[in-house]
Amino acid sequence: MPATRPLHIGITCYPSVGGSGILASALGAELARRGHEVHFISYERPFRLPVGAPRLHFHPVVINDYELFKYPDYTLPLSVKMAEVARDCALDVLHVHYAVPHATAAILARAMSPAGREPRVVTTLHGTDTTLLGRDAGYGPAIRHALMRSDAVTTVSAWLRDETRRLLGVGCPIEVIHNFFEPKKPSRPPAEVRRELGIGDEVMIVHLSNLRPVKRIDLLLESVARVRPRDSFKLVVLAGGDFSPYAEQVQRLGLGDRVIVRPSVFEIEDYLQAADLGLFTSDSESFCLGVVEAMWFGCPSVSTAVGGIPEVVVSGESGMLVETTDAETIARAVEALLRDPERRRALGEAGRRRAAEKFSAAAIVPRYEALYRRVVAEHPAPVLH
Ligand code: GMT
Repeated sequence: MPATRPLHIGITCYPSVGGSGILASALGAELARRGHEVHFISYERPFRLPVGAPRLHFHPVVINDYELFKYPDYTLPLSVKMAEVARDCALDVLHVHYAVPHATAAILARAMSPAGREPRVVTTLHGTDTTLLGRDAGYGPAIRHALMRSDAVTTVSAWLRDETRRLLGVGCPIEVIHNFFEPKKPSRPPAEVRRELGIGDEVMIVHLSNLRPVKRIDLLLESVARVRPRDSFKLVVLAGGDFSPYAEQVQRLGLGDRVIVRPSVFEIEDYLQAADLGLFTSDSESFCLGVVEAMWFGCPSVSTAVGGIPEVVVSGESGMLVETTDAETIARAVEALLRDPERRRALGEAGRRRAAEKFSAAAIVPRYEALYRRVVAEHPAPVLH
């Protein structure tokens, strides 16, 4: 088998808004661009997956609605579809993003495949699959089993690797492969975006996330409410989730004219290019793709120093990390940068360089390719293509 033969790769991820699905979609698109055949298997086409790109395929999983089940089951139809695609498309590798239920389904799919034609299973852990579900007695043992039976396991940060070992007690090798982001060219000039938002000379602070509780949107609002002077900034929230639970807090804190929410933004690049400062106040974060997305546009962030974020940002060099989830401290860190455009520029430029060097497709995708080739070489299957 020549080392450079294109691979046949199955990818399963959550297709909805969320970092793991975004990363998996970007990885699949890059792998296809590099000549591999890539097959996405999920209940919906991932929302950021390019349409009509060569070598990029999508296989929907049909979920049953049998009346006899109180809750519809996804794991079994997913595993059957994985086994079917593995057989029909001669998959070398099934790469699953987020362990639950994807890794379990992949292990089952591999067991259902004919002997000698099983796909290798690569599991990438993204965060709450370990930190939340890994602690849950109803999931932990199944996650641990799937990890132990995977041909390779990766995590998106060293912090998540260590948490996985600590919480799940898995002894198998875990490779750390950080996330990456490849920005699209913005479709509008920054001045036009700021005009649309009604932002003039104020500092444009941006936050982008799925707004899950772990993102601490309450703390984000509490922190900006303490920033002085009030009219020196506007906060733009690119909401990949429901912002309505926070509308009352915005009013209570008197932030009605300071906070602008844009739901389900696809063209995040337009906004990131126009932004001056990112703000992330998560309680826990295995990586935080939003910080890297901002870094690519020279937009430095103030972030809580939780989880894997210190692997993404070097505090004082490529952004600012705050060692506490105290609103007053976060507000002071924001104020310091609001007053100092030169410092913002320096941090932003260093962040841009760091993102290009460490969190680009060029830096990361070859690591996954090497991993796939390694597991395929370790467990060769007959070549059918
Ligand atoms: O694990 C989650 O909470 C969901 C996941 C997602 O799909 O958005 O987020 C995690 O994966 C992202 C991509 O690897 C990371 O950037 C996020 O930091 C991580 N979230 C958490 O750890 C809370």
